[in-house]
Amino acid sequence: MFAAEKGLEIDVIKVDIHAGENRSQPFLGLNPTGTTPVLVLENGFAISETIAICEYLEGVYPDNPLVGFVPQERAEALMWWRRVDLQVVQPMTAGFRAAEGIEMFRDRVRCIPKAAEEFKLTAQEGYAWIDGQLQGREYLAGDRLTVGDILLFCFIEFGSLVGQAPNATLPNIQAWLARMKARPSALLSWLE
Ligand SMILES: N[C@@H](CCC(=O)N[C@@H](CS)C(=O)NCC(=O)O)C(=O)O
Repeated sequence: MFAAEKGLEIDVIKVDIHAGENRSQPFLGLNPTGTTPVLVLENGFAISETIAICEYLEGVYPDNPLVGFVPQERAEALMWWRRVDLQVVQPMTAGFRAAEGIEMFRDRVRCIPKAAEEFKLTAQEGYAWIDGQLQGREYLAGDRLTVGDILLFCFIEFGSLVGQAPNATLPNIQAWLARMKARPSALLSWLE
C-alpha cells in the first residue's frame, strides 16, 4: 500500500508463510528473522523490517511523501507509526498468535495462550485511544496521510479477519476507515 501510494510498481514474489517457506532456506538467507516482507534491491541487498523498507522507498522516491523530509514532519510521522505499532499491532498479533494462529505459530515464536484475551483487550484499548486522538483530524498526523495511517489500516484489515476489528462504536476510527478504504491504494490490486 505504501508503494502504491507513491505510484511505484514493485515486482512481487509471494512467500507461502502458511507452509513456513519464510522459516527455511533460501528465504532465511534474505532475512534471518524469517519474517516477511523483504525488499530485495537490484544489487541484491535485502531490506527487512517494514519501517526500514518504507524509509528506503521514501528516500529513493521522494514524490508523494509518506514520512516527510522536514525533521519535525518526519518525527511526527514516525511517532505515529510507533504508537500504532506498540498500541495496536503488537498486542493484536500476539493475541492472534496465542489463539486462532497458534497451530501456525507454536513452533515458530513463543506463544502465550493464557494471555491471549489480555493481548486482544490491549489492542482494543489502543484502538480506543487512537479514536480519541483522531477527533477533529483527517489522518493521524493531521491533514496529511503518513505511514502510520497505512500501518493502522492494514492491521485493521487483518484484525477484521481474525475477530479483532475496532469497535463499531468508535466514531473517529470508523470515519477515518471510510476515508482510507476510498483510497485507490486500499484495493491492493497491484498485489494480485
Ligand atoms: N518486524 C517485522 C514483523 C514482520 C512479521 O511479523 N511478518 C509476518 C507477516 S505480516 C510473518 O512473516 N509471519 C510469519 C512468521 O512469522 O512465520 C516487520 O515489521 O516487518
